[in-house]
Amino acid sequence: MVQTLATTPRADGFRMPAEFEPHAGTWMLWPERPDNWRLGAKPAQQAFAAVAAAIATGEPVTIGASPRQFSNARAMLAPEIRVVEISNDDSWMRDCGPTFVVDGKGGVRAIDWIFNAWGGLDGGLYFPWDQDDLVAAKVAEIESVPRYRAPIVLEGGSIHADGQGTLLTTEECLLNPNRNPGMTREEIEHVLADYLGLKKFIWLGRGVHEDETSGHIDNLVCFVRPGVVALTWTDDRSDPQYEISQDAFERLSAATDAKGRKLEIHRIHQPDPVHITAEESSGIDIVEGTQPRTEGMRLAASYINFYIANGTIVMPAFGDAHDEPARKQIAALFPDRKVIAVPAREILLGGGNIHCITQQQPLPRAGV
Ligand code: KQY
Repeated sequence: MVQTLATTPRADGFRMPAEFEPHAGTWMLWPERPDNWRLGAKPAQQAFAAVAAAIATGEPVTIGASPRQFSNARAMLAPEIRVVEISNDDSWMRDCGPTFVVDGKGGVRAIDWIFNAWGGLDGGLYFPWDQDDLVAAKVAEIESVPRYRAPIVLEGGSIHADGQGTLLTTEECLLNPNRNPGMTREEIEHVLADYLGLKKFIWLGRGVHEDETSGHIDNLVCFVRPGVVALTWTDDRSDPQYEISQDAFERLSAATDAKGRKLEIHRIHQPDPVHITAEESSGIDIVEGTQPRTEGMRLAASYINFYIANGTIVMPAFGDAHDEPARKQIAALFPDRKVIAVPAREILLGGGNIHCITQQQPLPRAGV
């Protein structure tokens, strides 16, 4: 049995490494629920398979599939991708999966946050979510990694770390009363410092317009390397995103990180607004208690939701005129990695994107 620890990662000398540090592998979950994914999730499954194949060019990928979908996932995925049975309520490994921490002596451990489907009964996206809440523990068991059960509700997509003690997050999500009601900003910072080994918090305001996660950071801004961030942007002053990105830019410009550095900020223009079509909406089951997907709803499309893997950046493409400029900018930011653009509209239709469906397991290393 894998140990459940009663201490904290900080007390034990562990920290959250940055996504751009070397990975032992990537974890994903296999989509299937027909009230979130159109046409019985078949188009989404193809998109997830393309993401997995792109990541697998540089590191091992494991996909958790429900018992119902195990054979289908195995058949649809390339042989080098490991498929394991993990029951789930949906396929957002970033959010219900573990956050891994390392100790610089070759040790790796998993943090298992409380998961409440992005808001529980107060605005959450579906009910129940009990199987999602078990995913992190199951991943830790499969990998034989000791686990901390953290005392707060948190999704992995709501935090970005630079690996050197700095955390980026949003007030819209972490201070939302449907996550940890009654906890102050300082109390939340205290828990995060204890669990992730942090020294400095950079709080942004709102996340991307219409992001149903209550404004996850991973759609708005991310670390490229320590001291360097990429921010979703629009030049269209009439777009609601303009004010949100402008505010984020001002806060990032005023901030210093845990090492006292000013941040270098790169703005990546968002695609033109993306809306659900009548055909797409008609392919999704309507279930009471699940976030509806009606024709005309705007989706929170952003190139920032890319995933940094060993040797590659896997970025979403939307068939938009901004795809190629974004790809070139991201390639210039990551000169040592190959940028693979994966058509991601089918993932976006489910409410998130490539970063939201992936979770890195760091390579334990000595001396870092
Ligand atoms: O973007 C994410 N991190 C998750 C979105 C969840 C959508 C559920 N329908």
